[in-house]
Amino acid sequence: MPMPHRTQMQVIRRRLVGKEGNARLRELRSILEELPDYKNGPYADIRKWVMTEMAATRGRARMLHRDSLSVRKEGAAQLAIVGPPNVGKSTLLQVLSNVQIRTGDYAFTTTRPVPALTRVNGVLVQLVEIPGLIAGANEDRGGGRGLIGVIRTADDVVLCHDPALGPDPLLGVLVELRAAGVPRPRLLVATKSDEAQPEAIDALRAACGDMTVLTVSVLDEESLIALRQALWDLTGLVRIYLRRGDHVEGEPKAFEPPVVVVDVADAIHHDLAARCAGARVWGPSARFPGQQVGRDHVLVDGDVVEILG
Ligand SMILES: Nc1nc2c(ncn2[C@@H]2O[C@H](COP(=O)(O)OP(=O)(O)O)[C@@H](O)[C@H]2O)c(=O)[nH]1
Ligand SMILES: [Mg+2]
Repeated sequence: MPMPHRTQMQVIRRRLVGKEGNARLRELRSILEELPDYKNGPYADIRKWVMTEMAATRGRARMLHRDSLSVRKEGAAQLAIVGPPNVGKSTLLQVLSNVQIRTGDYAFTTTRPVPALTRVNGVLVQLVEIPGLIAGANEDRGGGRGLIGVIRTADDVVLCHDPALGPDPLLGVLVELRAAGVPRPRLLVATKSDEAQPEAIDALRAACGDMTVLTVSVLDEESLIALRQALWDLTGLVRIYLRRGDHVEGEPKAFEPPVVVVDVADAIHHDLAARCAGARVWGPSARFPGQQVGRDHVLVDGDVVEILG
C-alpha cells in the first residue's frame, strides 16, 4: 500500500535536498522506479513532476557546462581576441605563438576559447581566441554567454576584423559586447592587410574612429612587430629588469603600475621587502645611470633595478 501522496511528495523533496547534477538525476530516477505506476490521479501528477524535474536538472547541467568555458590565466596578462568568424583570429594566434589551431575558410572553425601564450617584449602574455561571437550571444545563441564570461574576466579585449567584410559584422559584435557590459575595446586589428582595399580600411576606420586601428597581415613581419607593441601597450604593464652586481637578468619581471622599489623587492622575496633600504636604478626613471633611490621611488617600463638590502 503506497503512502499518502502528500507525504510521498514531502519525502521526495527531502530526498532531493542538496542534490544537483548527476546525483540529483540518479535520485530522481530511483524515485521514479519506486513510484506506484498509476496512470491517473495524484500519483500520476507526482510522476509527471519527477520527470519535469529530471529535464530541468539536465538543462541546468548543460548550462553549467556551457558557462564554464573559463580559461586558466597564465602569464602576466590575458587578452581576449574577439571578432566575427573567419577574419583571421586563429591565424594570428598561430603566428604569434606556437599553438596549432585549426583555421579554415568557413565559419566557426573554432568552437571553444583557445588560449595561447606568447612573449611580448620579453613578458609572457596569454591570448585567448574567442570563437566568432554572433548576434544574440547574450541570449546564449551559440553558447555566447559562456564566451562573454571569458571576455569579461580577461584583462583586455583585442578586436579583429577583415575590412573586406565591411564594418557591419564587427558592429554586430560591438553591440553584443556592449549589451554584456564589456568596456569598448581600444584596439582594432584590421586583418589580411596584404589583400585589403584601402577604401575598405578607411570605411572600417570611419566606423571605429575612437579605437586604435592597426592594419596587420600575417605575411608582413613588420606589421606583426607593431601588433606585439600594441598588445604590450594594451597591457599597461611595466617591465623591470633585475640587476645583481654586474649581472642583469635577461627576462624582465612585469608589474601593474604604479610600481615602486619596495614592490620589486617584495616580488623577489617578502623578507627582502622588509629590509629593502632602496635601490640603484639604471634606465628611464633614473636621472643618471646607477642613481640611488629610496623605497618609494616610482619605477617605469624598462628600468634596471638593483635592490639594496
Ligand atoms: N591573405 C591573408 N589571409 C589570411 C590572413 N590571416 C588569415 N587569413 C586567412 O583567413 C581565413 C580565416 O582565418 P582564421 O584564422 O581561421 O579565422 P578566424 O575564424 O577568425 O579564426 C583562413 O583561410 C586564413 O588563411 C592574412 O593576414 N592574409
Ligand atoms: Mg578561429
